[in-house]
Amino acid sequence: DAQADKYAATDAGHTGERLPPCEPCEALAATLNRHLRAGLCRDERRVEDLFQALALSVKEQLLDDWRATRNADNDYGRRQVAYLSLEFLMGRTLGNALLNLDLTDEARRCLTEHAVALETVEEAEHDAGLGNGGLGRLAACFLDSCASMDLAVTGYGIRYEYGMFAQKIVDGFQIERPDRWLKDGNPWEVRQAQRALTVPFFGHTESYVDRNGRRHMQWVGTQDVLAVPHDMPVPGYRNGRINTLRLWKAEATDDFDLEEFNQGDYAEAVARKNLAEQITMVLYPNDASENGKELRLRQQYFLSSASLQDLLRRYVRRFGEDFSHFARHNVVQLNDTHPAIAVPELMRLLMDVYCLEWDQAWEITCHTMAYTNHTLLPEALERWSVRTLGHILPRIMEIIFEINARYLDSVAHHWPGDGHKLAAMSIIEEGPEPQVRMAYLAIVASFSVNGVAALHTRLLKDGLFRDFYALWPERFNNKTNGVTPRRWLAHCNPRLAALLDSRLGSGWKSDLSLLSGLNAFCGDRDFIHAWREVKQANKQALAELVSRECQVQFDTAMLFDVQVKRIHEYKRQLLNILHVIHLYQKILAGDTEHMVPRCVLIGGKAAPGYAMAKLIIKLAGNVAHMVNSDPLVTPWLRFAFLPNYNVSAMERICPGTDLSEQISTAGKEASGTGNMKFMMNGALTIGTLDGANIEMMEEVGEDNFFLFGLSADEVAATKRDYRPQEFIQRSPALKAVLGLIKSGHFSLLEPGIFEPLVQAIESPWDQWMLAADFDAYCQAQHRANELYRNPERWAACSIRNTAASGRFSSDVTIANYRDEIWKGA
Ligand code: B1H
Repeated sequence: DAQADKYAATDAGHTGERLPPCEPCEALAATLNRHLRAGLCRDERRVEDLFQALALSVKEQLLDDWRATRNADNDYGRRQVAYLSLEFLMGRTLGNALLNLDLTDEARRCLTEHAVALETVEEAEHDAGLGNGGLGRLAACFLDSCASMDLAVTGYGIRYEYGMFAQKIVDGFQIERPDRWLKDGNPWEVRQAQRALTVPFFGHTESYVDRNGRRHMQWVGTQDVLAVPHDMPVPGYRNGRINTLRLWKAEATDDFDLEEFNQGDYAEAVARKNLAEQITMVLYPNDASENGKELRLRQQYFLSSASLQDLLRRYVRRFGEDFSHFARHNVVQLNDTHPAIAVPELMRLLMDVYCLEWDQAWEITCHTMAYTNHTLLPEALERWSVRTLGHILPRIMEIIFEINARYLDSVAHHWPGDGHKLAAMSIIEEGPEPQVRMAYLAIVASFSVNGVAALHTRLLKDGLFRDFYALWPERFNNKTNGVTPRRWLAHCNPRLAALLDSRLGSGWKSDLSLLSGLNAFCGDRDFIHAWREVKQANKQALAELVSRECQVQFDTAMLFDVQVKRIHEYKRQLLNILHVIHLYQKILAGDTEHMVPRCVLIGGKAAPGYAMAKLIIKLAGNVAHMVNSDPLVTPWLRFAFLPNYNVSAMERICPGTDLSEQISTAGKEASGTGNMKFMMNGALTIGTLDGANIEMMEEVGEDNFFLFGLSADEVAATKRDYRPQEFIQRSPALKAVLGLIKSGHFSLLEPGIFEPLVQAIESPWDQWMLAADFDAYCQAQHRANELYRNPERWAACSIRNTAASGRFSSDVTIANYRDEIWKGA
């Protein structure tokens, strides 16, 4: 029929003919020279040129394995996993690819000829910043683990023309600059124009009756957009598997409005192609804060539709149009609700394109979809107005209504006569402007719903999703996050990696539990000495970064206290700054007995529309200025705000950190993953009982962790009658700190600028409860101070942290996804 033909037509040009086998790949040095000559038509050779040539050469080295992996997976010997995510925060690729392909030494040798260090060439690569923060970086770590564990997993995402904005600081204020990461080309990607698909938008629906008298719906009058795959290789760790990250780029189709054409508006008609290409132009930089723009919904549908069409096309090529085993051979993991529109889209494709009945299609959908939740914050729970969704995706809106009607029948069956339950659990939130609750849509259609740390999953079950848990307890499960030890230890901390290799062998890179072998060395003086030398060298490298980027001099003899992550009130960078001001006041008062000198670093981006977050950055800058320009203070305290924090910066930062700040209000940070990177690299954590901090502390023991603050249950209880003034009156330190801010000491030229921050802390509506936790935080900081005075004992705790970090390898996380969700993968 017409619809099916339309989709088939997009696959034209595939003749099924195979190429004759190619010559085996030459050695890296030969390809490098060839690419250097081919890529240039001038004599001077910049390090950027060397990067391009080396990256193209490495890509060439892996092409054969890449093709072999794809061919093998096309046989569906194992269940295929599609990881759908609006974000993949990949960072740089070169160093990681060389490590996984075991080509680092060879690359180094090739470059000696050009008299340049490999590290220098690596730094010429632009970060692929296709994500906001933890959620996007998690997707990237998962891809590395899946490939390394030999799983057939494809990442599906969007090839944003502009990634996460670059952050500039001007007069202490954040300024956003566009991130044109593709401006020099992307040597890793392979454009697969012949595999393009079309995604429909707008139009309307009509019913029609087919030859057999069956009634169908069709979506007509659509404006179609071409989805062109750009594939990035994801090499496993020395195992020959090369998985794929398939990023879709939106382009205009060649179907022009003929009328316009004939009226001589040729140029205008072609220029209108731009509208289609807007869809993949820019990453929304909101992180877990308010959103809701129409273009974002178009991005979500574009990704979901193209990816599912890709899955179905592949499946049909192998099995024909018998979909009864589709779910046995495929699983779709939804990275939060951002791609949850895939639920009704799979229904649409199965019914409207492949002519399945509702019940069959629903059965397949519910056995294919799995949903990961990443946040409990109400402002980050996605809802789309029925009006917007119905306008942009009319057929999808119809299907959502039908899903809801059928599902509400089962709710009514479970809770007979309970109208409140129906309203509370409906996928459609009624009101003056009815909304589609995307999380509910995802839960209803998924066989698995998981949180990302033990506490988070518990809070999902008995809080946000409790009604759903009552209905379908078997769907809910926990998968505590992890990070890849290849990038976050082996690659980013070569000094520590070499020390680990010397004592443990190199097996830890693919079995991080082996790090527990370090516990045997906690009392070994030689080892402690070596451990401290590594940390010292890494602190030196971090100090150089801070000097270059912040013009603040960090001294490696001082304690390095670091908080880097997105700026959000719940993460409480403000609490950290209050503590810095507290130390500053103690120093000015001459109260420095037993005080350990410290360097405090904060870094992170604020969502462009998030005024409070931007004000916190401004306060950090102003406080830093006062601290760093007082020669009485700088022997004891230095403070810097690092601009443009990103993946590559973290690779420098976590190896050189002594103390990691994980101080969110309990119950608000779903998991955290930066916390794990610091722990792996031997930092001690000062933290609340939140997210994965709890599990980290369980692993390393309370004696090796600076715990403070209210628990999630206490936060919930305190919230009912919160009186920050009582905490402030009882705390001379907090009173003094707030007094100094109010006095204008940090805003001499900008009177009153920080008032909103002080007011927030003093307000009984302050959800983040800074006043309640301030004293406990200062006490925990004091405990860190005391331990640091004994460098050997600090080092032993540091070793125990690395030793206990094995459980936070994303390999462990992925093994659990494989065994408990992706069964058969
Ligand atoms: C996390 C997000 C997020 N949770 C909305 N939610 C976004 C929400 O662009 N948006 O609209 C983007 C991102 N990100 C983070 O996920 C959690 O805050 C972390 O605690 C967690 O470690 C991470 C990975 O699970």
